[in-house]
Formats: sequence, C-alpha cells, structure tokens
Amino acid sequence: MAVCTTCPYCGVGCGVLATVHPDGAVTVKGDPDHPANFGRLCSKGSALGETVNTDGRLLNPRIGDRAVSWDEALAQVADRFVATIRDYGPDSVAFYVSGQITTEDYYVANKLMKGFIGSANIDTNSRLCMASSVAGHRRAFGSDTVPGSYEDLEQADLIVLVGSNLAWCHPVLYQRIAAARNKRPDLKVVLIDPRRTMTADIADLHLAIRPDGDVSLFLGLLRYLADHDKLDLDYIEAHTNGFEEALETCGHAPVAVAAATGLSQDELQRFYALFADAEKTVTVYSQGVNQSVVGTDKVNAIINCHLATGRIGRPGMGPFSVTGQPNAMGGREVGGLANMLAAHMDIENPEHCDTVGRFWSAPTIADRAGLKAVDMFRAVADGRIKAIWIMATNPVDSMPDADGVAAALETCPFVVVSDVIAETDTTRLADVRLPSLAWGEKDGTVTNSERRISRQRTFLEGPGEARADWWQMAEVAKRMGFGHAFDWTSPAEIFSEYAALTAFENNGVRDLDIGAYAGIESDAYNSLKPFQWPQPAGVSPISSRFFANGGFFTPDRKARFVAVKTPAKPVEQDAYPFVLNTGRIRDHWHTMTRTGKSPRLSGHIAEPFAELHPGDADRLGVADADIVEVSSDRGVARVRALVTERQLPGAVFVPMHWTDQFSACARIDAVVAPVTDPHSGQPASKATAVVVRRYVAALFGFAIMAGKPNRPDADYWTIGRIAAGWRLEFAHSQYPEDVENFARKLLGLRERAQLLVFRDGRRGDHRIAAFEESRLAGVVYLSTQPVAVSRSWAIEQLAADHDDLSARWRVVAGRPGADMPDKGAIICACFGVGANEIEGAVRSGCDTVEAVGKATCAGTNCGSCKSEIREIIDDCRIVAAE
Ligand SMILES: Nc1nc2c(c(=O)[nH]1)N[C@H]1C(S)=C(S)[C@@H](COP(=O)(O)OP(=O)(O)OC[C@H]3O[C@@H](n4cnc5c(=O)[nH]c(N)nc54)[C@H](O)[C@@H]3O)O[C@H]1N2
Ligand SMILES: Nc1nc2c(c(=O)[nH]1)N[C@H]1C(S)=C(S)[C@@H](COP(=O)(O)OP(=O)(O)OC[C@H]3O[C@@H](n4cnc5c(=O)[nH]c(N)nc54)[C@H](O)[C@@H]3O)O[C@H]1N2
Ligand code: SF4
Ligand SMILES: [Mo]
Repeated sequence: MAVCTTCPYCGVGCGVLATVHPDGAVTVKGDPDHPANFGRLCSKGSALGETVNTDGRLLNPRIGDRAVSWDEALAQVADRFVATIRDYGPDSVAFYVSGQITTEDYYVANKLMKGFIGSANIDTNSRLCMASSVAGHRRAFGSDTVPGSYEDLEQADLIVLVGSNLAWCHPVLYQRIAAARNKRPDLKVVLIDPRRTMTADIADLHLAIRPDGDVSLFLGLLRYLADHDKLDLDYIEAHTNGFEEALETCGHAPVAVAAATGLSQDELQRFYALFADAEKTVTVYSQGVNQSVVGTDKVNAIINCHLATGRIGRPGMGPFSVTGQPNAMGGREVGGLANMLAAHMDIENPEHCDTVGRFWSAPTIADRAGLKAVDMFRAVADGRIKAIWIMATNPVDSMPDADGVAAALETCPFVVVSDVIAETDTTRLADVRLPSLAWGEKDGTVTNSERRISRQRTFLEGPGEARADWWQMAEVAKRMGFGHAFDWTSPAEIFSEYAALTAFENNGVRDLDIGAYAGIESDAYNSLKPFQWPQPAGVSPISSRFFANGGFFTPDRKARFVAVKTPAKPVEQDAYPFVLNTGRIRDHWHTMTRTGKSPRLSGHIAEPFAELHPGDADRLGVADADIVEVSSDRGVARVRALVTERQLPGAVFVPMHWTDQFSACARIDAVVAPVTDPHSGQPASKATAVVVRRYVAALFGFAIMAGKPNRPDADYWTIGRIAAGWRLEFAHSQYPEDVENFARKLLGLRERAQLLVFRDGRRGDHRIAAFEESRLAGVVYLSTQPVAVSRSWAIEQLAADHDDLSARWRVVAGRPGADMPDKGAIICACFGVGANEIEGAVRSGCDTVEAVGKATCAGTNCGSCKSEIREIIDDCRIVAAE
C-alpha cells in the first residue's frame, strides 16, 4: 500500500505516494490530492526511489573511526557540551542546523539552545537561503509572513520572476504556471535574471539585468507607478506608513536606472507598463534576490511596489518569496535562526522572552541574538566557539569561504555531525558522527512556501542504528540534566507542544497560530492532512491569505515602507574582472549526497561547469569543453567551460553542487567571498569578483567502469553514477607515458582482464578497453583534445554483451556502428531520451513538445525537460531557416 508523504527536496512541498515492493524497490508517484502539486512531480521527485538505498549510509554512531554504542556517543556529546559551557559559558557552544530537518527536530534543537543552554548560538543553513526575505518581511510587515498561496500564481495576470530559475528549482510551480498560461494566454510572465535560464521559456519578457541591479529596477518602478497615477492611495493611507520617504529616495532619473540595471529604456518601459496595468500581479523571488549584499533592500524594494498598489493578500496578487528547502519555513517558524526566538516571537522583545521562558519553564532564556552562520564559523575559527553540533547540512561545501570553514572545524576542539551519509566533506572533520534517519525512515512535519504544513511519513525501516534527529538532541538534553523538558516519546508529542506554543498568549497579536493542533493525539497526527497556517483553536480558517485589509504585525498594525537607497556601484577590481554567480542545475540537489546516487539524475549534467559568454571565452582563448580555473582571493575551482550566449559578458556561472566526493577541485564555495547583507547576515553567494583562466591540459580523458574509480592522479576529474557503474572525466597537465599501466590503475583491473588498445597515431589518442570474458570491465579514452566520443553510447556499452570482436573494436574505436545510433546528452531523465533522439524526431516532422513526446516519450512523465525540448525544436528551426 502506498504511503502518503512529502518530497524531501524543494520548498514547493509536493505530496508523494511511496510504495515499497516485495523485492525492496521503492517507487513514487505524485499525490493527486496534495494541494501543492495535484499529482505532479519533477525529475528529482520522480527519481526518489533511486536515492533511498543504503549505499554510503552512516550506520553507527562513531567517535573518531570507532563505532560506538549510542549511549557512549550521547554521553560524550553531553559531557563535552556541559564541560565547555561550565568552563567558557553558554556562548562557547553552537548548533548549526538545516531547513532539511523536520519542524519537530528543529523545535527540539531551538528549545535546548535558547531555553536550556541559554545561548542563541543556533543558526541554520536558511541563513544562506531565506534570511534576506525574513529580514525584509519583518521590516515591512513586522513579522516573517508570506502573505499568499500557490493558487495566486494561477489567478494572476502578470507573474514577475526575480532571481528565480523556477523551471529548474521549483519545477512543479513552473509547471502550474505553464499550464495556467496554456489555458489563459493573456497571463504574462517577466523574468529578471542576468542569465537566460530555461525559465525564459515561459517568459514574455526576459530582462538580463546587471548583477544586483534589482534595487534600482524596483525603485524606478515605484517612481513610474507614482508618475502614472497607478498608486492605491486608499490602501497607502489606511494601512501603511512611510510612503513619502520611500518615494523620495527613488529619484527621478530613468537614465540612472538604465545605467544601474544595464537595461535599455525600451525594456524598462515594457516591464513598467506591464506591471502598472496588471492589477493581479505576483512577484516571485528567490536567491537572485536574497543572496546579495543588498538582499534585504531588494526584498523591500519589491514589497514597496506591492504595498503602493495595494496588491497584497488578494487573489492573484502579492510579493511571494519561494523557499528553497522542504522545511525552510518550518525552521523560521520554530525559531531556528539566531536572531529569532520561537514561534515567530522576537529575541529582542523582553515580553516575548518572558512568554517563551514561562511556556518552557526554562531555567534560562537567551535574550539577545546569537551568531549568524558566517560569524558563527568565524567564531569557531578564532576559538570563541569550542564545541559545535552540525545537523543535516554540509557547510564545508555550502558556506562561503568554504576552505576557511574547513580549517575552522579542523581546529575546533569538539565537532559533532549528524548526517545520513558516512563520508561527506563535513563528516570527515567530525569528532563524533551520529547516524540519522533519512527521508522515508523519519516521521514529522514540514512547511512549504505557501505556509502549508504536511507530514513526512515513515515507509522504510532505518538501516543499522540510525535514529531520528529530534531523538538525538532530546537524549543529549536529558544527559545534560534537562530530562523533564525533553521527555517526548514521539514527534506527535513535540508537534503538539509546538502548536500550543504558537497559541500561548497569542490572541491574534502574532501571525503564526496553529492552536487548533495543540494537544493533538498520535492517531490524528498520523492521519494529518496538509493544512495552511494560521489555524487558531476554535476558529474555522480565517483566510488563506494575509494583509488584504491591513492588519500587519507592527505596533500600529500598519505596514512600513522602507526608504531603500540605490546601492553604491561595486568597486571594479582589475585583478578580478569577472563576477562569479553560483546556483543550481535541474537534476542535482545541493551537495549531491542523495541525487548523486541516481544514474538518471546524474545523466542530465554530468560535470561541474563555468558558463561564459562567447566574447569573453574568445578573449581568454577558451573553447567549449576546455577546463577553466575560476579563482578569487579565497580559493580556486577547476571546471569545464560552457560557452553560451545565455550568459552576460563579464559574468561567469558555476553550479554549487560538486564536492570533493565527486570532483578534484570544484567546490565553488571555496571561491565565494564571505561577504554578507548588513541586515540579514545572508552571504552574497551570487557576486564574487574572480579571475577566469584557461587551464592548459596536455591530457583529456573519459572513462567508464563497473566499480567506483580510484581517485585519479589528475588536476581535474569528476565522477558520476551511471546505470551499470561509474563514469569519470579527467584532465591533466601531462600525458601518461605508459598508457596501459595508467588505464589498469584507473580501472583497478584484475590480472585476468584483457586489454584492447587502439592508438590513433595521427592524433596521438589512445582508447583502451578492458574485458573480463565478454563483459566490458571498463574503457578509457585519452586524448590531447577534449574527448569527442559519445558519452551516452559508451555508457550503454558497459551493460551490453561483447562476445564478437567487431563489437569490442567498436568500443575502442569509440564510434557507434550504424545499427547503434548515438543518443546524445540525456535530456529526459525519466525515460533516458537523448538530445540526438529528440533532434531526430524534430527532423522527421515533430514540431511541438507534445509531438516529440508522442514519438519518443520524452517529457511525458514529470515534464521537467519540456523547456529543453522546446529549445531543441527552436534550434532546429533556426538551422533549417539558415
Ligand atoms: N534542482 C534543484 N532545485 C532546487 C535546489 C537544488 O539544489 N536543485 N535547491 C533548493 C533551494 S535550497 C533553493 S534556495 C532554491 C533556489 O532557487 P533559485 O533561487 O531559483 O536558484 P539559483 O540557481 O540559486 O538562483 C536563481 C537565479 O538567480 C540569478 N541571479 C544571480 N544574480 C542575480 C541578480 O543580481 N539579480 C537577479 N534578478 N537574479 C540573479 C541566477 O542567475 C540564477 O539563475 O532551489 C531549490 N530547488
Ligand atoms: N555558492 C553557493 N553556495 C550556496 C548556495 C548558492 O546558491 N551558491 N545556496 C545556499 C543555500 S540556498 C542552501 S539551502 C545551502 C544548502 O547547502 P547544504 O545544506 O550544505 O546542502 P545539502 O547537500 O542539502 O546538505 C544536507 C546534508 O544533510 C544530510 N541529510 C539529508 N537528510 C538528512 C536528515 O534527515 N538528517 C540529517 N541529520 N542529515 C541529513 C545530507 O546527507 C547532507 O550531507 O547551500 C547554500 N550555499
Ligand atoms: S517540485 Fe520536485 S523537488 Fe520540489 S517538492 Fe515537487 S517533486 Fe520535490
Ligand atoms: Mo536554499
């Protein structure tokens, strides 16, 4: 029987039906009844079944390399925390947690740190993600409230996507918008992103804005709205403060806006006119807004335009910060950020501290903000923090100045890491590793971007001795002497306590109230249906939106316009002429500990890359598929060059996903500077000054093999899962002298393996295939140029039988025979359909995405690749027209 649960990836929070089959295989489907997705799933959600295996899992608590009992591990953690607090005070310890734990896990961590240890040194990776939105909401609304709902996207006449690659990062919302647009072609979409991402596929207008030009763009919009009589003066008067000052700081000079944004007057006018004329406007924003030194100002510049037009909290209208992680919102709700208290109460507010302190019967309560992520790791580095517990996040890969973070953890006297995976770049530096239950094994609630709380349910047994994160924290709390306050036996009891806290002395003064669930019993918790907050006790849901009629959570219940100023132009640095932008790709999730297990997901984009504009590439002497080095004054990364018109000149984009577990030197956060927004403390992960150089390679290589490859001795390498084993790409400054020996070592071959070596004397290339009987054990292609063999074809050979010699020679020749066409790069992850197959379908007459789907199945399951299919159709059209 299928179990109803929630996807563990992005903040859309899709409902999933998971089935465990008798052979242990897990399959998933979209839950048709879940209001976030109504049955849809994206490529990552659809491939969940491939990622729930126990490969690489951390199975026992470990102190150093020694497997120990839970009792010993927990006692060690408690003793070291107690001793550190005794000797150096509560602020000498810290927790660094994550938007990927459940609300219950988060609640326990926050309660322990803020109410019982008495420090606010608990921060979360949401600092790197949502902090600027939180700060912007609090400045404008007095509370961290997301006012709208997903259905607003379908009801809007205009959707403005700012710094959001929705097609790849919130694919099901993207699909909902695409479907709404098909039904109602006058729904217009504007995309604001320096790169022309796949999301541009549904955009009527793409503004390739200069990095961080957003504040100027929205200041210009507010001025335009005022000049064109498009303000809602009644709303401004009744429900807001500070409008005049905010308008004052906008300036009057469209020329200045054009200069700051890099956009033409015509582009600006088109956007402003669209916004002015569409009352039903939703502005969706994400990391292109939040991850900036002016992130909070960007958020308020956007919110100002919505307040000024009264477009908030009504159907089809509102500013909409879409959250990244499955429980980014839950973390904000319980108080997982170092500058919040709990249940949307403020740490600087003595009344709130009193309220929470009494509710918890806390012996001590934190009454000032703790250290935010970047400062927290600085404090680890300089010895102020002497014990840290990291849970469900991988800061050695995801924090800016990541090498500095690694060095800090190396010197820290006591590091605890709770993770599901044994070997990550962070667990490597832990004194104590605690094995956590993973998705499918754990039980709890998560809140999605539209404030909808859904259950994650158990359908698998945890492997080895893995235990829930909340249990680990509660057990340590007991051993620290706080047993009475941490003696829950299930997540249901924690949720019930948390719900009671949201309602405690609330009486409508705080936005977050789910008092209806205080005292919930385990049966009701187990059958809990997704619901949106607020949900106070004894009241049927008041409304699913906030602020249509004011009612903000400021002292006078009015919203605040923020008089945002045009940011100063960044100082140009001759030594670092490029702006490094970083972010995500369609089929990987963050540091790849889970999506990296899936051959399907690893096939879409198999290598870390740097997107460069063709003009810049020319100047640097870089060709497509060369290796480039991207470096700042912090560190360096080596990745594959991807030369594309989609990129702006002077900018370079590198994905955040590749770690030392998957690549030689591609941790891009080693390059990102630890510069933060002054209001939110969020790192500016999208604008580091860097230099880009061609890496001069004498050797390029590509290999496939059944077993996990040994780390090659090469300056550049990347490994990835394929159906029958692994693939490896590499490059180095020297060509091997003894190629046979090189191949044997790389493939880890047994003696009896037979090698078939082919040498192209003219090009100086080598292809070496190793057979064990008729089975291909591995193949290595070496060249002085980027290896041109078809990857998808070669990968399929690993599973195929090669009993005749001509088939074997085909492998070394590296060319598919006439009977084996080359698929090209995999576009549709669900059905494994390649670019060449799609092109073939287009050439034989399929001129729509639907027709290609009929002919090849591509795009007919989750639909995440539809934009790419459309791009191939368009490209073929251009070629035909030429
Ligand atoms: N496939 C996939 N999906 C994910 C995730 C994942 O790892 N993989 N992670 C999830 C998480 S935690 C998050 S936070 C979300 C993030 O979701 P998004 O924010 O959509 O993703 P990013 O790729 O980080 O950045 C979005 C865009 O911001 C643009 N940008 C950079 N600088 C600027 C600027 O100055 N102005 C503007 N307007 N745009 C700019 C970038 O070019 C990029 O295309 O995705 C979630 N979904
Ligand atoms: N340069 C750059 N850096 C970025 C960003 C960017 O755009 N650019 N984006 C930032 C953003 S928005 C985010 S959200 C972060 C994400 O960055 P991270 O949080 O560091 O990335 P993840 O890979 O999601 O790390 C989650 C870890 O928790 C483990 N895990 C999974 N499930 C569980 C569980 O149930 N319990 C426990 N205990 N562990 C579990 C996983 O194995 C993994 O090691 O990266 C940030 N860093
Ligand atoms: S859009 Fe995809 S990754 Fe996000 S919750 Fe839905 S299925 Fe999961
Ligand atoms: Mo995020």
